Amino acid sequence: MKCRFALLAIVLLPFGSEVPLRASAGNIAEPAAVSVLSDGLMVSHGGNTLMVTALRDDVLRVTASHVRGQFPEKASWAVVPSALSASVKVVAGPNSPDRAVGFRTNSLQVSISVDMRITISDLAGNILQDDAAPIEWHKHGFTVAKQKHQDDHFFGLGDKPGPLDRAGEAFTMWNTDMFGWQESTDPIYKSIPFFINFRAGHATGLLLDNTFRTNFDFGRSDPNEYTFGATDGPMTYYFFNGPEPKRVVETYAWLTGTTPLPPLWSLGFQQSRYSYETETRLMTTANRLRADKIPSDALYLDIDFQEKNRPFTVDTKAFPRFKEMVSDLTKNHFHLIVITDLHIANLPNAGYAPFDSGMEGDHFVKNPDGTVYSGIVWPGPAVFPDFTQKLTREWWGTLYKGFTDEGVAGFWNDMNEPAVFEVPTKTMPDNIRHRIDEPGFAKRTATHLEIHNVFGMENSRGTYEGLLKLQPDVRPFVLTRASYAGGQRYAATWTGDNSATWNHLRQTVPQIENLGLSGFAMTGADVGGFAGSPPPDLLTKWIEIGAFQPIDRDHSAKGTRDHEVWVDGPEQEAIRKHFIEERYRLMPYLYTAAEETSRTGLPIMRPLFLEFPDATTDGHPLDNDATGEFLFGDRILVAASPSPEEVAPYEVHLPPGQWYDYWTGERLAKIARVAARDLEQRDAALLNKPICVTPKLEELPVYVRGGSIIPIAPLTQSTMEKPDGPLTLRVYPNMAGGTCEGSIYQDDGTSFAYREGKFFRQHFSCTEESNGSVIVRLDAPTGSFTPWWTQLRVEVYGLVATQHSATINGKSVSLEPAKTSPSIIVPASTTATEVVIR
Ligand code: NBV
Repeated sequence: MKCRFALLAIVLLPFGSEVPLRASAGNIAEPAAVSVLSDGLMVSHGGNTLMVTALRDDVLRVTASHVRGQFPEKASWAVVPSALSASVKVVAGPNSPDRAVGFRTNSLQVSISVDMRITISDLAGNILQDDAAPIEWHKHGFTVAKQKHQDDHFFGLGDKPGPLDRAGEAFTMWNTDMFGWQESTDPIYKSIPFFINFRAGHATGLLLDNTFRTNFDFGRSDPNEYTFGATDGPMTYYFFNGPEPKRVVETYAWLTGTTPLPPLWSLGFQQSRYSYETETRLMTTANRLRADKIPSDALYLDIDFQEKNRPFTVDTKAFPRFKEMVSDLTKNHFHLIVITDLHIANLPNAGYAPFDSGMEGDHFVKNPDGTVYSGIVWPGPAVFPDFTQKLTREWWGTLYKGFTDEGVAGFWNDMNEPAVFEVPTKTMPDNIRHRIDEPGFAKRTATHLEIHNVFGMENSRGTYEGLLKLQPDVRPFVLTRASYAGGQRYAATWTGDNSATWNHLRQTVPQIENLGLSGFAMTGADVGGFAGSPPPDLLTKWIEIGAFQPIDRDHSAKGTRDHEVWVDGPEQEAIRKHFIEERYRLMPYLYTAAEETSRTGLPIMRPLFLEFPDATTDGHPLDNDATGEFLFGDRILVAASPSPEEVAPYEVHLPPGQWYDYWTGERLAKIARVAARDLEQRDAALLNKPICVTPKLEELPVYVRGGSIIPIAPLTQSTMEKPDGPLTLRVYPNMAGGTCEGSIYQDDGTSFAYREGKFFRQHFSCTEESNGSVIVRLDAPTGSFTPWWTQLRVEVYGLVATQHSATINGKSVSLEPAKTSPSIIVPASTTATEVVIR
């Protein structure tokens, strides 16, 4: 399908007719033509064509071709249809004295120079992005070069290992099964060609929507340039302006979709191992979790539960009562997640239904000669569904029926890079033929070079959409290893085969943060490390930190020592359990964060610069000074040690504002707000002064942002259990002035009834009066869902007075006795309530 656009006029360039464009290729004597479009401009010259259009006032699509008459198809695996077809009117001009042409939206000015370099500025004239050279065309591919400044910082690109800030590094996108990857390994499992450019507190975003092997160089080759390109395929990218980094992330979600609201149980603690090989082993694990009162919600079965590693089978010798076992687990409030790899055993005439029905429907990927491609993976010779065909994904989805009928709750799509054994490339040959048969795309065949990076995403999409068809009112839980931009619409993910080392524990922070910035909010790293055996203290620290990460799954490789919470004796177990319990107490806060994610795309685990872009005087991201720190939701800051292997002092860098100690409720000295743009307010004495901490093994420094109201639940052993007691609202007034807010979102945790209004949402706010009293307002809740609590406990931290009194809607009430901070019980109400504590 060729690109359609509303052509208003074609003019021979005001400049072009006099001075030919100096494009990187083509006949320079030929005059350039400018087509003025309702939403942008198209410039053609010497066989090269460049089109820049506005999807929104702050979002541009840049697309180009160097083959006359051929333009990239306007179709995308990443960008959702509503964004793909979005367009806003622009105002042409001004055409500058240096003969550049351009247009303006309500927030951006675009200028294209005579040699076809693009400059994007805001309306105040600040340059946001500037081509360092015209697009460089190679035989099939291209490279785009942009000006880079010394203070440019780069984030995103999905699961790439290494530091959070990608400045000075270079990366390749090619989904790769990378057992035992290390900090400098590239590429690994996912290809998410999206990055944020952050400079002096200002953020822009860029998505290179090209599924071939792509590359990004953030100043490694040339400190004055950053480049990106592909070996083939469309030269299509999207530019979007913040200026706030949060806005960039939200716009990326507008383009590629959000992580859907997960089932509540998937936020609970998950226990996995490669493999719980028998029913006895699995049930012993389940029973021990309950006996030791370790809150938990999910258990996994890895490949050994299958008959000879054949997907969609069960080894009935090891699991003789599979259905009853699932039912027993369900009764015990466990959700079972089973692995369902995509490689279907190549087993003709053996009564293996996935193979037979797949062959019958012509669903497998083909060799160039039209025969079905077979590669070696876990089951031995295997065939691979052609997931870029809608009908194939629909067929794939039907394979889950047996498991959903038996009560299996979640599915794990591993090996979908796709991994192939016994070949040096670890995947299918480049010339394998896939078929694209998909709404929005021209129907055609494509080589593996084009499909490789979207294969895993389309695999997880087939699973997600298939589950929705099988159980329309159950939120699917799919965990995928490989994916592409937009894959968050279908699956949660994890960081693959990490290692049981302190370095890998450290690595969880930047990796999950960058995945979150790249759309994947539901992410975890194997707790304890997959490869190797963690020493007890490492496992303990990992469980502590993992409790504050979006997916909290303990997983380990075959042949490693056991990883479960209890393995190192009662002392270690007690520490580990304490942190998992804290996660469960925070479940209302975590679920509320997940719901926000599903609407806005803002991740659950956030780097500091996302919430505090102005935290440093020179505008560099505070995260670069505080490598172990991250935000859990938007209000809780976890300050893990940059060197967790030792009990040694380290500095905690808190962003400007008021902070509280999460564990004690103690109010800390105010950190001055000194923004790069706000230097006159500088308060040298308090300027971002780090706190020095030396946490012991059983301690993890956690802080709460002043101006927060955090909902906390009584402890439960799983998310299926109804909490017994009031919902606690921990109120942390903002002594630094400014807002004080919080909210809670609840629903049934599993269905889509919330879309029909069956949810509960309540907003809270607080103000600190000059007389030292704190007013807490509980707004009237919205939605028709009735939550579990009938009472709220309002606890206020940071009050200076020692004698307290309280009122509810003006009536005096007594405080709860024997509490370290003043606290009162408030009946839940459908109308607004005002609580005053003085
Ligand atoms: O299915 C076995 C493993 C799995 O446990 C792990 O989480 C995946 O990343 N799988 C890889 C295949 C083989 C690993 C050596």
